[in-house]
Amino acid sequence: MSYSRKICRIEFSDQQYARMNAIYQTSRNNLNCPTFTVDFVADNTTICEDTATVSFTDTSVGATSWSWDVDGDDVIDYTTQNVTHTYSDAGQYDVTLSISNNLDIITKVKTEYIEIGFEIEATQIRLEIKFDNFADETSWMFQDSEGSILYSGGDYGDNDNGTTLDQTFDFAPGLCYLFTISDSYGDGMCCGQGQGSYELIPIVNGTVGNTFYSGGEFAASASKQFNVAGVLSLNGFNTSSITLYPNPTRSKITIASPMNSLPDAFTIYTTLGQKVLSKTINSETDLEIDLQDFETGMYFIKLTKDSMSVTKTIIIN
Ligand SMILES: [Ca+2]
Ligand SMILES: [Ca+2]
Repeated sequence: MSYSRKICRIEFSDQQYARMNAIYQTSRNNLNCPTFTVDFVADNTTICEDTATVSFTDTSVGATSWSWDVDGDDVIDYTTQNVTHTYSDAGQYDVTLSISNNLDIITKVKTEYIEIGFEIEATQIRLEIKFDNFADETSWMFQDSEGSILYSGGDYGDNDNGTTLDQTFDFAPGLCYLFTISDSYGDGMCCGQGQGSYELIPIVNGTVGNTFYSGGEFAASASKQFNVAGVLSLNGFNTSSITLYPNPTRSKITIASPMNSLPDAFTIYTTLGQKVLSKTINSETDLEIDLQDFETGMYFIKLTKDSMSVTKTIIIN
């Protein structure tokens, strides 16, 4: 050290070390983890049903007050530490928590964190798994809403390392299912020991749709709840048999469908998933929908028959 005699400038004496260590021990209190952080978790983030109650737990540090917006409308819903909210419409919701410590306010936003009424139009679901270099750690299952296992796999070995599994499964429409993929070592399938991944892909009467759930980086497990909205081709109730005219429209729209596949009901949603009109179809006059009080823009109309449903787009201009 420069204030020492020249001979010992390249090393520390025991006394010098003790002094530096004492300063470090005294000042390290100022180097602690931050004492004001914001975060939260929900007990369930993907729910099949169109109405659901979700409990949010604050995991922040140092807060003295809380402001929650649990439905993404920029309006504060709750100001208690932990909250429970009931969602009554299908959709994806941003959740925001702002906390204060009387000096500062910090905010955490989780975009599309809560998904209510997640529905997949499919007649079958295809599971594709690319194994990493430890296929024996991977297992998966599909369960029904009672928790019974419908399909599962997991007896994989070294021969499966780096290979791809591709299987297609049938699901009864109108019901909730839970897919879970697990890793017995707790380090997921990617990317430390190879590029493992999983994908769930809907199939509609043989046509492959877009992947609705995928991943590979997780810890012990990852899961997704989904509702299979069936597409029944036997009675002609499917996307191609139903037309809406005129579309785009200014004031009225008519549902046209062969008589044997008239829908039982329809519901119109905004693109944010908010329900704006719902009606049971009792006669042909119910097939004409009055939209003149709607703001211009894009909407979704979900047409249901028995346990089947078809969703189409409406444009009001
Ligand atoms: Ca709100
Ligand atoms: Ca693993």
